[in-house]
Amino acid sequence: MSRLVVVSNRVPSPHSEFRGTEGGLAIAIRDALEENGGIWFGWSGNITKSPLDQPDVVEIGKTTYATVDLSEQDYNEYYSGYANSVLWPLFHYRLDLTDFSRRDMAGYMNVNAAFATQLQSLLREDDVIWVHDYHFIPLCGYLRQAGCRNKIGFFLHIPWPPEELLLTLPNHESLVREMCTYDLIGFQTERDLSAFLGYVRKETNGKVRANGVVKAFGRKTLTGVFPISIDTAKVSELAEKADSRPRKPDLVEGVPKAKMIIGVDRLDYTKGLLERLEAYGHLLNSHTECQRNVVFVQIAPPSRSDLDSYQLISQQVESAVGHINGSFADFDWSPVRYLNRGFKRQTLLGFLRLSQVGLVTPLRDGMNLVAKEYVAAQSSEDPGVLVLSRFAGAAQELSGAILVNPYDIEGVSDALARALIMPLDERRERWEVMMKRLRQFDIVAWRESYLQALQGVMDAA
Ligand code: GDG
Repeated sequence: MSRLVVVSNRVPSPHSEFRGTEGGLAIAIRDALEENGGIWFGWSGNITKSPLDQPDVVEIGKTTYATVDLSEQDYNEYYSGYANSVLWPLFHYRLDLTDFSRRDMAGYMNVNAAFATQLQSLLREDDVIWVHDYHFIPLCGYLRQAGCRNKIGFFLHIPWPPEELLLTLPNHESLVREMCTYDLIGFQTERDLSAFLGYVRKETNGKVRANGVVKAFGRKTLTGVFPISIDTAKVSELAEKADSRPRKPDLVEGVPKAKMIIGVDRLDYTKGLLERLEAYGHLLNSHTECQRNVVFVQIAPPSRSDLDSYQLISQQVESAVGHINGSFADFDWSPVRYLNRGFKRQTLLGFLRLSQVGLVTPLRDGMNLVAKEYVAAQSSEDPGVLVLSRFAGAAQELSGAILVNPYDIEGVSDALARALIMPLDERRERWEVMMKRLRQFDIVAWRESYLQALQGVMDAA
């Protein structure tokens, strides 16, 4: 049995208490590694003056955690620069926020080259390598240059942009060339895959076969759609546990009679927080019966806060929250509760279960796991309603949600009004459809289908 080697930007420290706060991806990776043994390789999260040229290796059970520190320059150029100020905004259709420089691009390439060298030192001949996300697009090319002949798969967690947007990236061609060094490229949705294939056909003269095999830049690569999911059973179990505790989360004790609408997002400009708040303000104005009877809880842990674009969205959200509370609050009712911090996983899932509406309205999102978690956290007796952006990858699967266009403020406000009074029968019907899907396609099914496809490439080779 081959060993699995997972590469992701951040590797949760095996020493930390990450087990309480980890998301679905971390759980899926950890389980996959614990089952068959393997390596989890990536950035430690530390910035040091002179990083070592050997990874820090810790073995726990069958898993080897191998982490690398970054220098401040690498962090600025690779992480804050090219990855998060070019690829992240561009791939989320925010061309206006991209800040390309050749220096940052070179830093991104250098870190990928250095990571490839360090990873190479840990590899065995028959290891299967699974690289995650936009931070590491060129990693495979560097491994190949160093003579690595292992099978290497890539999974993109964020959207792939349409050709016209990608063409604005000065190094678009070399980036796609790097993608094509992988044996398997996985996307979240058909939309992302077809955008990628569209570029390959038009810009590279590459050939795309019906079975998803791409022939471009003199190589063959398999492509496919693998929508990421959640540990459905575990999410339901944790949410139920949180709900059955004798002492309900404080959040609910403070608002015993009001209906709760909940949003949970990293504080990121892709998540549509300003538009969401505007839609909620519109609801309070247009449906005055909601005043005093509804509370909107927005949980938004800070993210990438050293970047200007994130500082700006943080100020804008605070100001929008202040504006709504200033306009509508009474001495015993605040319409918005804005919680700019993270919570333990079980607490968070308890909040989702106790909310009548899950409001998930990103302007663009690869998948959005919160949408799936909201559904899995509901009680079958009295499930809440998911109001979901059509621009989240999750909208392709969660057909029982009320789908909205997050730019249509009045439309989102109408959807909220509808969700708040939706009869139990309809809520149950919608929830059943979504739960059926999530039970069948959970995080294990995602992992297995990806690794099977990668195995298929190996067998065919
Ligand atoms: C990227 C893509 C894609 C949030 N606040 C707390 C907390 N969370 C957890 C959620 C969820 C995870 O973080 C966020 O996942 P999302 O999928 O919603 O969004 P991104 O972080 O942008 O993730 C996205 C994902 O990768 C996977 O492929 O779906 O499209 O952008 O699990 O519950 N967890 C805890 N406390 C919090 O306060 N414990």
